Amino acid sequence: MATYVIGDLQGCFDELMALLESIHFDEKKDCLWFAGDLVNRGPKSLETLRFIKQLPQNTVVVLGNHDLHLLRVAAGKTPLFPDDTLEAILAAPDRNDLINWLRQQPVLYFDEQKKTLLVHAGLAPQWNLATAQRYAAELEAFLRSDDYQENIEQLFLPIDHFQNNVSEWQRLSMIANYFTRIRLCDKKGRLVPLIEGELPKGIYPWYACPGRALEKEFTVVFGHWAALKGTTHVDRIQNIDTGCVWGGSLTALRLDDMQRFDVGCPSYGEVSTASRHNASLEN
Ligand SMILES: [Mn+2]
Repeated sequence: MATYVIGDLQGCFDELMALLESIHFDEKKDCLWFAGDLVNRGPKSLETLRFIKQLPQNTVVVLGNHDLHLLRVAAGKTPLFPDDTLEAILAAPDRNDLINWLRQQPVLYFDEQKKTLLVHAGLAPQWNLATAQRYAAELEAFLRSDDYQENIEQLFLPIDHFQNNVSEWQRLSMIANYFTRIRLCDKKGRLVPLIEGELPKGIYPWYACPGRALEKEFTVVFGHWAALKGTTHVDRIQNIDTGCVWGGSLTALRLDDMQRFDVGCPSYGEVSTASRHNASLEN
């Protein structure tokens, strides 16, 4: 029995099939975890969602920013963005089943036995495990609530740091922004937009921020940041977004021995100028 964590799929269904074949995945024996961004930008988001939904109960999915965007579009609160490739899901006869399944998925998963956390983008550096779990539960309760559609648009406020005495929506937006969008932060843990080239003094990748509060014995596996090319140079911090949809590769990390497996991917389009510009929030 092996557990594989698979990075950002973004609708790259054919590459997922190729990767599962190459690792001889056997759903009776092996377990799959997915680091979020199952959908969008790639060609087969509908097939990807349907396939993961029917996997065995022990499958783990955490939600990414593109998955939250799908929930918001499906709720009818926002039109599709020009680069979105979500039309087939929205038109599918099983659309409601898929959306209702997706919104039940967590934003943080913790495996006690493996001492491993799975998250799409990262954690606020000031969070220990208990704090991260408490915030994740708040956001998950909202997404699972009966009236989530009415208010989901309010999860997208540009809150870049933790504040007390803020509205419920600012608070939930802050939680969503950390779990599904963080890349860089300052030493107080404020989110900083992506910077190309060398980082200015006082700006850090979230996992390298001085004074990070997460207990040292835990491993964190995350996606979201293809420019890292899967490398963080920090012990127990594993990035597995190797840029499948951008013509990189799709990676599976076997947690049992930390061995990586990957398959190459064709590029499904150039990163548009607009996407680059919005990279800190939307890619
Ligand atoms: Mn992402």
